[in-house]
Amino acid sequence: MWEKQYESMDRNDLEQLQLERLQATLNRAYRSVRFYKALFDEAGIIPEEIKTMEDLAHIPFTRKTALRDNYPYGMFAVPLREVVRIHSSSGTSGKPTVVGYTKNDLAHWSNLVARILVSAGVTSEDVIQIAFGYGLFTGGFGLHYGAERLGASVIPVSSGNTEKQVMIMKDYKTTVLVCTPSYALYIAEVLEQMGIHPNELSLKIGCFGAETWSESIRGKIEEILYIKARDNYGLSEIIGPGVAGECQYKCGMHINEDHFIPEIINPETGERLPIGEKGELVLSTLTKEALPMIRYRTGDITRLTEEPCQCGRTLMRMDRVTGRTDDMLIIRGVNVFPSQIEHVLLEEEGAEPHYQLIVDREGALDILEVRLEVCDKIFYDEVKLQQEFQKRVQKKISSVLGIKVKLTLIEPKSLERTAGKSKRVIDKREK
Ligand code: DLL
Repeated sequence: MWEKQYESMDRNDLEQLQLERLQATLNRAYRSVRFYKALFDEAGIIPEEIKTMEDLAHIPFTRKTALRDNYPYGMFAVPLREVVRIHSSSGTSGKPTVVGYTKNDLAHWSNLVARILVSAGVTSEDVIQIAFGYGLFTGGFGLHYGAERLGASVIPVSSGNTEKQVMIMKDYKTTVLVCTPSYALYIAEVLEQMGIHPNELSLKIGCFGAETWSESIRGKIEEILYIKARDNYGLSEIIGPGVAGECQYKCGMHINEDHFIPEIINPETGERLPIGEKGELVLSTLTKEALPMIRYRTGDITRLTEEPCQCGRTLMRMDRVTGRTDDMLIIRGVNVFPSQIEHVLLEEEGAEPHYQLIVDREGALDILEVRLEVCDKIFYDEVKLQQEFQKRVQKKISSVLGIKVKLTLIEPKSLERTAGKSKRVIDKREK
C-alpha cells in the first residue's frame, strides 16, 4: 500500500476523520463560495450542525450545472493567486466546466493517484507509458504526477499516433500502459497490424479508466496484450483520476474515503440508498481547497460494498460503473442502457469488442440499430453462418431489452477507433 496508515484505517477512526474534514470543508465552502452560502441558507443548513453522516443527507445536491452557471471561477473557494493548476472538461453540451487546484490539492492528487497505481500492482521499478491526452483533460497530467510521485519511470507520450506508441512500447520496454480501455484495444490492433507479437513487449499491467468498460472487454484486453488490466475511476469535478482504483483481487475499486465521502442515491427521488444497492454515486470532497464539492451528483451508476477485502485495505469499494444516468436511452418508452447491449454482444464468439448504437426515428417510432463488428470468419466466409449469427444475436438483444432491435454486422475494423473516450451511441432523434 502507498499510504497504509490511511488505506487500512480502522473504520471508526476513518469516520471520525471524515467528519472532522467534512466540517472544515462545509465551513470553508459556506464562507468562501457564494453558491454554497445561498444553497445552505435556502435549505436552512448551518454547517456546524452537520455532525453525522446522517446529517449530510440533509444537504441539497450540487450538480454539473452549478459549475456551468458559475463559469469559469465562481465555484472556487480560494483567490485565483492560490490556484496553481487549471483543468477543464469539455462535456457534451453548454459551457465547459473549469476546475482548479492549489499546491496542497496537487500534492494530494499525486498521492491518491500513486495509491491507485500501487493497488494495481505498479512499483517504482516500472516504466509507465501514459497514453492519456495531456492538456485540459485530467487523465494525462493526473496519472503523470502520480506515477512520478511513486518513483516509476514515466513516458509522457500522450494519446494518438498509435504506431509511434507501439514503437515506444517495444523499444523503451514499457511495463505499464495507462489509457482508456478502448484505446488499449486499438493499440492491440495496431500491434497486430505491425506484426509485433505481445511476447516481444515487456508489458505487464494496464491501468485503464475514464470510460465504462465491462468484464468481457477486460478479458479481451488481457488476452490480446498479455497483461493484467485494472480499472480506476475519477472525474474532473472531484479531482480527476485518483478517486478509486482496483486492487489485485478485482472485486471493485477502493474509494479513497479519507478524501471523498461516497453515497448512493436513487437518481429519480434523490433518496439515499443503503450500502449494497445500485444507484447514482454522489461524492463530497474532504480535503480539496480550491474546489470543494459537496454532495456532487456524478451521474455514474454503481454499487458500494463494505465487505472486507483480502488486500487489507479497509476503504469501501465501488463496483465497475455500468453506465451514466444520462446515457440511458428511452426507446419506445423502454429504458435501455448501452451496457446491457454490450453484455449480450460480447458473450458471442465472433463478436469484436467494437460496436455502435444508432437511435433514430421513423415517423413516430424510435428505432435502435446495433452495428457490430464481427471477425473475418463470420463476415467473409459463409453467408449462411453470417445470417444465423445475425438472427440469433438480434433475437437475444431484443429479448433482453424487451424491444425490437435491428442488428447489422459490419466488417472488422470499420468503426472509427479512438485514442480517448469512445463514443458508442449516436442519437439522431431531435431533442
Ligand atoms: O475521465 C478522469 C479520469 C482520467 C479517470 C483517467 C480515470 C482515468 P472526466 O473527463 O471528467 O474525468 O470524466 C469523468 O468519466 O463521471 C464517468 O462517467 C467516466 N469514468 C471515469 N472513470 C471511469 C471508469 C476523467 N473507471 C467521467 N469506469 C465519470 C467507468 C468512468 N466510467
